[in-house]
Amino acid sequence: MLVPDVPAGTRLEALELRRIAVPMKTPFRTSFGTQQDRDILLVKAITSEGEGWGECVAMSSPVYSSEYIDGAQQVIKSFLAPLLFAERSIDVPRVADVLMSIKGHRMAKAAVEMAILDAELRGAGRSFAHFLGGVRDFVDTGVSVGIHDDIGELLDTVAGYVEEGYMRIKLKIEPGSDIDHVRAVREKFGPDLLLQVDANTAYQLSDAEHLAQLDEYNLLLIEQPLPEEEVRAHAELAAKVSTPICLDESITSTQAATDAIALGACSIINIKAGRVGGYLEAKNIHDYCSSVGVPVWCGGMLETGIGRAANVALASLPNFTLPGDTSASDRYWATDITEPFVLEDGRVRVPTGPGLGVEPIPEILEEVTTAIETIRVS
Ligand code: OSB
Ligand code: MG
Repeated sequence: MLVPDVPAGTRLEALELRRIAVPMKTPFRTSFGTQQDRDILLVKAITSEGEGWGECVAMSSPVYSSEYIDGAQQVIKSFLAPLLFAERSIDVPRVADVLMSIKGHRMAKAAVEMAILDAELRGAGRSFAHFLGGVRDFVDTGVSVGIHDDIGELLDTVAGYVEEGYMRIKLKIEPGSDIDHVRAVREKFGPDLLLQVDANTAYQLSDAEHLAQLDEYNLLLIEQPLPEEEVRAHAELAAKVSTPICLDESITSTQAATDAIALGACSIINIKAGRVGGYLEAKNIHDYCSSVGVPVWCGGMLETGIGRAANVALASLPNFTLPGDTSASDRYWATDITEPFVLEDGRVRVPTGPGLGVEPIPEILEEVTTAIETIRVS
């Protein structure tokens, strides 16, 4: 029997799973813990059309979401890679479909899709921003400030970022470290500072009256006050506070975004490609939010220059109308693994080169690498 003569397309030949360890410049404290060193999984897709990079945003332990880095690596190796290797060709728009039989594990899927997308775009000479539909050369940039017990120290930290030119400040909060901290920052920096807070699920609906005390400080939004699955409770909270509710952890897909908006659980969405399973799904959420008049902004997960390049490209889409957590490399790292992203008048430049437009600097990558595992078509 004759095999139909279809073009081979891009074929995935191997995935290199590389673990790197990078110390954070300053410890980053949230309601779920303190990050001192970032253990990161980089994925290199080796394809018939060339190579591409992905960065997995999963953290060391499942405290932000259910995913964690060892689990992500395991699921890529045991389940995602075999499904992709079985395909004759893998155009990026099909990656999510091929992986659909595997439930969840969106950060793992996102990293693999990103690496394949980078390989394809490098081969085609197109940038991430061009592919996704970016419309800006620079993106407005904010900074996420960890919890400080001491309010004086918090004010010093914020002053430093304001001086550097960050366009918006996000304060991490938790019970016992919230209203007084926000008041102090608002009083010191005045009414024009764009200010918002992020609770990372640290409150309950019964805290509604407490959280309503934030209303007088004219915040842009309060991010994810309640647990991930409490979408309806967020809608009830939204009726009790005047500060807009923004969801992060709860928004795991376009479906989740659609439902949360329909329920009135949020009026703004933080988009993180890792959390929703990839940059294509992230774009889809952006497009849906745009169609229903819900503004979005680009979240971050303490990425290196690899993940940052893709985030900055995503943030250049038209409905990213609020400053993102797309801070400059030196907010996180003494030395980034790529050419550093820098702040220019409160903005970060969108890469224009093929694919991500940046790549790891070999000597630096070597220095931070702790392990490499390569999975090949068998
Ligand atoms: O909730 O947005 C969050 C970092 C790690 C995990 C979750 C979050 C964050 C941040 C930092 O707020 C964002 C960044 O600057 O990368
Ligand atoms: Mg958040």
